[in-house]
Amino acid sequence: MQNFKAYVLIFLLIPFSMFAEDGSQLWLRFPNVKNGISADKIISKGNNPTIEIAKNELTNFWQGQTVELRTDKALKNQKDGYTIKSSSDKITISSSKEIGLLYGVYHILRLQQTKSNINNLNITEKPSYDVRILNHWDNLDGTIERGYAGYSLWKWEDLPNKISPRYKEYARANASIGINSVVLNNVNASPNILRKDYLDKVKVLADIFRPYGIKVYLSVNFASPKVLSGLENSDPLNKNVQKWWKDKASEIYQTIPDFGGFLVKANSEGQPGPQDYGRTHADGANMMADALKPYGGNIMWRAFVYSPSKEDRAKQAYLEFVPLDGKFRDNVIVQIKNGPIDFQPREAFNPLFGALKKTPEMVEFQITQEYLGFSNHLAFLAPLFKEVLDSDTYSDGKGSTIAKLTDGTLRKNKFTAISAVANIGEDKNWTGHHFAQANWYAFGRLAWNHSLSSEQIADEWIKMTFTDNQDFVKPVKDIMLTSRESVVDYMMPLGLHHIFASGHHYGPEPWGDYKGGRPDWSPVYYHQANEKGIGFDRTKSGSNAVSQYFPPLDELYGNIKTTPENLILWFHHVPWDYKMKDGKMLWEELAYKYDSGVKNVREYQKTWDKMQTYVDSERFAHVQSRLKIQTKDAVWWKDACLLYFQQFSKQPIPYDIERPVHELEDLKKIKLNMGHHN
Ligand code: BDP
Repeated sequence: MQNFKAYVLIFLLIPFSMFAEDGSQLWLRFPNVKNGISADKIISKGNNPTIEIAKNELTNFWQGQTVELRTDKALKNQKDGYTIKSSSDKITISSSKEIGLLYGVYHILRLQQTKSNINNLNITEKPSYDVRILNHWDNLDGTIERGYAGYSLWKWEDLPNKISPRYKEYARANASIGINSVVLNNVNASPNILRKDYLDKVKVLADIFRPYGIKVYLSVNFASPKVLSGLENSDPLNKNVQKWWKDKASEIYQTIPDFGGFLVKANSEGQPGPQDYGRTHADGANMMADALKPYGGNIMWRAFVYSPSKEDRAKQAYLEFVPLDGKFRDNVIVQIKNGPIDFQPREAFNPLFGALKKTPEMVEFQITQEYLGFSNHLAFLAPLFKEVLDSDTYSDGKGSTIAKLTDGTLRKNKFTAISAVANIGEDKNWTGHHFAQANWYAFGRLAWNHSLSSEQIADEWIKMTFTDNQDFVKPVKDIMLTSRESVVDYMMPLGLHHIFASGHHYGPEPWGDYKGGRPDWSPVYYHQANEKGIGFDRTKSGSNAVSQYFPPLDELYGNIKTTPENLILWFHHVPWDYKMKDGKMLWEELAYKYDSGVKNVREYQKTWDKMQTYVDSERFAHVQSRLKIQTKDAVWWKDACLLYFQQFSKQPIPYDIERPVHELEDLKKIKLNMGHHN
């Protein structure tokens, strides 16, 4: 009898374990679809590898009517876009390009999976940006800078001979959300990536990605000519150096005819660059641009530059780049981090946006959560991306949003682009946290259409990744949509920034004062807490960073009364007893913010636990356990920051919020061994 019970138990468990899910299928799960339509229900002329992929997706997953795939040259000003029209017996997808047809197929599959209406379709889609690019910070030794999902997907040791099946899966996932370019390697680039043996490896990846509409770019090291070929220097005005880059370009394009171009981090955080030879960023970028020009390649030149100086770090990119406006070749685009410091949970937008009038600009976001709890914290980033894209810079008058400045609406550039640092690694679920997949998804969707709302993106993603059951969708969407603000609240509310532990950027270290090191890597440099108050004075009486913003923002941010409170400590040094809009003192407001961040995460735990019946056990348990870490970390942040700042405010922690559970002295002793420099 006992044995019988055991058999029954095993029997019952088998189906569940078969359905256990590891997240490897991302948002392309189609759990209830055994197969799609038969091949004779697809009408298409001609053959092409991209069309073949589109057909396969349809025969595997599409369960609706006949689909016609039609290339139509008349649609060419829609770029990679497409139209979808349906009649009672047929859906017609048209595009000027094969890749547009594949995108259209993913569109109807998304409609099917999210149970949206598929009758009487009359859809026209055109991407917001020409180049929708992921930046991988992957090193050639397989590690990833700021990567929290295991080692790199790219197996450089095995390439070009051994090919991981995940290369294709990766390309498919990107194509399904419209991502059409990738930078394979870290911006802190090893010169070796340009060696012939590495280019042969890169070629293999480019060949796999091509049918999915994806172009390969590489990060390059400015000193490559000297390091790789022993040239006397890497001075951009040296004829030998110029020739070296031209020869290298010709070699690359012989290997990879549709190579996208270079991403360059120069004269930043110790990387070599044109300034090593007294030249400018424009001299450096133009030399490379000239080399790639004959082949149609682009240069993405990063504006993330700052040096240990007396100048407010938030001002430095603007100061270096504005004088160079108009001096760049037309195949150069300046890649600008969304904020002027460094991917903080919330920053004011980077004042360089709009300040370059004659030079194309693009945004760099960070999908990998370097400053948002790695892959341990659930933080849905679409609201952050949207907040930045929708920010009005006033550069060309009211309505000059970052989206309009970069998508070609306000500035007619040769091409437009948007980028983000990827969070992808070799983990089975690709991104470490199941919900971090949503950030990859959200970036792709917004790069395609920046007017989508965060809510719509979350809604689609949840339905495709988990279930369309509203009892699950609604509460989980609420978690996602509030999650980024919760992280801001328990880490750095009211515009606080960069008070992270040094190096790894995981936990709190507001006491960090790296005397003898770089002041601009020290938390105390950023929060400026003292007996009077807290915050970085960027007004006229301080660093005057506000002057880099266009009117009326310079005045608005320069005045404590008109500065949005969620950035008040970004722009002002605010007295502890300053009265906030809700009537609370700054100190109290700060305490309640920290507390509300913690409370929210506790609510997320409760909500998630109730979701158990709607989710497979594997993903349920994984997310549940990550939420425990997130809650513990949130309490750690709150205690560390409040106990530390309390030494200056000398005020009690408001009595109606939870008491700290840590001693400040103990928290100061925590040293996480997570490596890295700044
Ligand atoms: C910072 C990272 C560092 C990167 C650098 C960059 O801490 O690892 O190399 O930015 O973007 O966010 O170049």
